[in-house]
Amino acid sequence: MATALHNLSQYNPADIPSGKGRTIGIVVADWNDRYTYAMRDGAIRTLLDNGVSADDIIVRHVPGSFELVYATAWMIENDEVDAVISIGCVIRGDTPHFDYICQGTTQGLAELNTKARVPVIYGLLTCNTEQQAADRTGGKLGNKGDECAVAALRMAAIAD
Ligand code: RBF
Repeated sequence: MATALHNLSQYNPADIPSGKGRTIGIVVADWNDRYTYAMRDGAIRTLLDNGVSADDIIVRHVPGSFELVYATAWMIENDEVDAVISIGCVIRGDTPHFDYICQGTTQGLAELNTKARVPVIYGLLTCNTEQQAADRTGGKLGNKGDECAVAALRMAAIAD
């Protein structure tokens, strides 16, 4: 599935379980929306391409990546989803905020993933530069949103 550049966005549809009948949640952070919305749109396109109905894709927006954990937990509790994709993009600035947000969000999502009823898909970009974010959201390294959608379908099928 992966290329030499680790561009997992180039996948073989035959390797992916059908999304027919699946309901997939997507939580998107609005910080760095140029990148997070590109990931969201890539995830939606890939889900549709693999049989998920448009009515069965539930998208919720949150202010920033730190809010992904709460909203992901909320969706699992309140929406009838088979998996949730959590999408955010943190770009390093001048203060240590980058480390705290990345660590807190990652730990929160990881904890949720061990306890939650359905799988949580980690779509948090942690970038040193805007270029790194651009490269991974439709640029030369593909679109991590596409990869999150593939991961969601594969994980939703774990219990089959
Ligand atoms: N949220 C992001 O999703 N990406 C960022 O790069 C980002 N940088 C932030 C930098 C600072 C200094 C602060 C205070 C917040 C930042 N946030 C960022 C927002 C954060 O995830 C959260 O939405 C807010 O802190 C409100 O809880």
